[in-house]
Amino acid sequence: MKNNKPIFVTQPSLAPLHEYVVLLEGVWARGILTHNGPLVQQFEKEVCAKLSLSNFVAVSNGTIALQMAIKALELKGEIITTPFTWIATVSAIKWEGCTPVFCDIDPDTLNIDPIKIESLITDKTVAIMPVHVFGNPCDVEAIEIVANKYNLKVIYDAAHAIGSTYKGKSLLEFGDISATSLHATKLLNTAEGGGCITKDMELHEKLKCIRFFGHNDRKDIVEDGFNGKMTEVHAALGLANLKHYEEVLADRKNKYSYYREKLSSLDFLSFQTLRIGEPNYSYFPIIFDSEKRLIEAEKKLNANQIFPRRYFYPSVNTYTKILSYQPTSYSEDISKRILCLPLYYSLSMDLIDFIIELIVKDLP
Ligand code: T4K
Repeated sequence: MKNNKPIFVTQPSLAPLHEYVVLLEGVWARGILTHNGPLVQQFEKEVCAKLSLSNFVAVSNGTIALQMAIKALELKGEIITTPFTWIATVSAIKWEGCTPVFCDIDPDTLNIDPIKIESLITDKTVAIMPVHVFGNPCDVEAIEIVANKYNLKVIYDAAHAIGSTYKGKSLLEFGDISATSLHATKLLNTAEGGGCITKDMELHEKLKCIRFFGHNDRKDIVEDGFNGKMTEVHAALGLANLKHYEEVLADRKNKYSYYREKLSSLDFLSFQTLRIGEPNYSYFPIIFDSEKRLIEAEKKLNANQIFPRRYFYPSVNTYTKILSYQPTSYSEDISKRILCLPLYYSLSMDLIDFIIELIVKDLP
């Protein structure tokens, strides 16, 4: 097979255009574009119903959702987090005036290693912010035990985790607050968007105020808020895409399993271990035995117009322009050897076979 069209790590899952246009017609007719309009409210309700969530506050992006979670819990101090993540986890902590403290990952699950959290706790520690990396559930029970022992809050960076479950419940229901992303590259997208999820009704109301400049219903200022609102145009896209959510999830699982089966016999590759719960199969990462081999594979794929991504590289603790270096050996090592292969709804099985063939054949 020959491929001439660029194939990226992902492509947005989009509902048929006419399904979106119908919703936009309503927006045009009402002339309400933002400020918690009817579609945002409907989107929040439908997300809760579809994912069995207690509450959902739709916001403008996943980074803001993380910042809002920190603000709502009024955290000031050190937050223990993972270095194996996207920079947004750490920039949200910094933008809220807190200090990130890096805890190394479990090299199998690629999530924060709960056993290593305790030794990093100081009298300044206020919270733990783990990431469900690539939608793979963190050990939420072990994390809860440490948090309870030291009276710490838990905010899950659940940017990748819509659709992941643990013990039959949405993974977003765990922790004091979960913050998710609805970015174009995510399983469910609103182009840009995100959400805060909490079971605590008081926190839920507070998050709604924070999203809207700190206003209550009468427009008094009752919280230290900012602008985190989702628009009607974004909510309309979310509503249209939500109708196809199960189909997209099932397709990812199929493709993930296919890749995994075909690549599992290669002795130079290993995979993220899915230990507890059910992930949403939103990324397909492969871990090479050396960075050299990864670079060879990436070159070969690029030469055939296939563009996988090195998520997450480099390990965030090594961004010394914005952070003081704290070593984390597993994260630094794995981040050099991990590559996410294309995985998305409109990716054909022929192309997946072609990608597999490029990896399987003739790598040194
Ligand atoms: N926490 C974690 C753990 C995260 O991973 C993220 C974001 C966040 C927090 C923050 O959530 P947000 O504030 O973003 O809601 C992407 C995404 O921008 C980012 O959302 C995501 N994580 C991160 C892992 O990946 P890039 O720089 O790799 O994206 P980009 O633009 O190169 O897109 C990847 C590929 O997707 C492109 O090669 C082509 C395709 N694409 C992308 C866009 C934007 C499309 O086909 N259409 C599109 O509109 O960061």
